[in-house]
Amino acid sequence: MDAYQRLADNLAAAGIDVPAVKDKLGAQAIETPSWGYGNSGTRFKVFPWPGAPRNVYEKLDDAAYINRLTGAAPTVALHIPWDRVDDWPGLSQYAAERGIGIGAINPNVFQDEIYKLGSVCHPEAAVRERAVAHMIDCCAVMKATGSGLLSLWFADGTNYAGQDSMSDRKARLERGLAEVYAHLPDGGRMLIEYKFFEPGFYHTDLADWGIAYATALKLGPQAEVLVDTGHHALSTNIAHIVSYLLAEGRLGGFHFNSRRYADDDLIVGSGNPFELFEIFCELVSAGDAAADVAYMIDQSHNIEPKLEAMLVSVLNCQSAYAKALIVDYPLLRERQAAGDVLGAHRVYVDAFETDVRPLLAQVRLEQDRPPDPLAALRADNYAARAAAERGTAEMGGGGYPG
Ligand code: PSV
Ligand code: MN
Repeated sequence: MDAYQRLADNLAAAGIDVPAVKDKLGAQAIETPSWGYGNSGTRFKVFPWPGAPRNVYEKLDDAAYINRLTGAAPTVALHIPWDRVDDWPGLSQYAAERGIGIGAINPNVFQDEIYKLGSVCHPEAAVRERAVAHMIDCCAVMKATGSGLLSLWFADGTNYAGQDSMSDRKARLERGLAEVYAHLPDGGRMLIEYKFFEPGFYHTDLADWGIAYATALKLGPQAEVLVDTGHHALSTNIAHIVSYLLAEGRLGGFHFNSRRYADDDLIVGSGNPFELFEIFCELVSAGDAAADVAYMIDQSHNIEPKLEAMLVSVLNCQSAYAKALIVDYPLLRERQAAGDVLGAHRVYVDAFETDVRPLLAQVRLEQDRPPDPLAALRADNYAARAAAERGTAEMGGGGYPG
């Protein structure tokens, strides 16, 4: 008997609906970021990668390739102005011809000189107005590309006690976002991302999920919280945050990445597979309440091959989801209700320790995808062709970690 059949039989014997699990795995969608394909790095150095895309069209080509290998990465997030083009409908068409779509639109209100002291929280009205105007412009990009998500992250914060009034900055933030909110397309959602430090090291205006959540509540039902897994103090229980936001109906989406120290932006699930699994368990447990959550990757590659890094991130999301789907939830609830501390924990551990690779391989085979996408990528000449066609970009010194 082959490995898949053995696993499917074991799961069925444990009461898991294997066809339903396979359907869910087949429908999983993880958005990849345009900025994860291009040359990126750390603040110390950006090493140019042979074949890194030179423009947004080539980024879409690469994203389409990852989607062809996995069937699980059907959309791409754009960062404006990094990905700005004159013809937005043309860009959407270009993506559609390659079997993918445009995902979240990310305004950039942190790289220009004027944003040294912040954007929407800046002490000068003229700077705040420019930031708001850019985000309103991005609402127009949403309409032109058919994107349903405006994904906001601000580098706003201060470095020293007394540098600026934290309460005035809060009021400016809320006023600015309310203006942007009014320009969201019908049905469009504003995702508010928080980060507890960097580049501000004394305070960050949107420091944590609580501030992002309170801001979303004030703005209205189209505003939700975005959880970037690298944006918390070490040992924060992210699964708890996810569970709370899901229960309150305000979990907008994720930026997945892995970290050991700070906002390391490493390959998703590479250093923290159990944490990723815990998060997916909350999402699976929430059922329909998680239906609209946007799953996005936000990572930055410094020394690793970009396509392979992105692929591994998608595969690790699939694996975490598969393990979360095969948790024996009725048994878990039973043991929880009985106060069986370690028995309940064991249910999680059993699922986490199950080798789900044969299950995922089977799902891929049934979708006419390579059963081992990583081996397929390594055997393929896509990356070598891209390197030959695109060459290696000239790079300067440092760059924002992304
Ligand atoms: C900031 O660290 C961040 O996580 C935000 O999501 C940005 O949009 C992204 O990185 C790229 O700079
Ligand atoms: Mn992020």
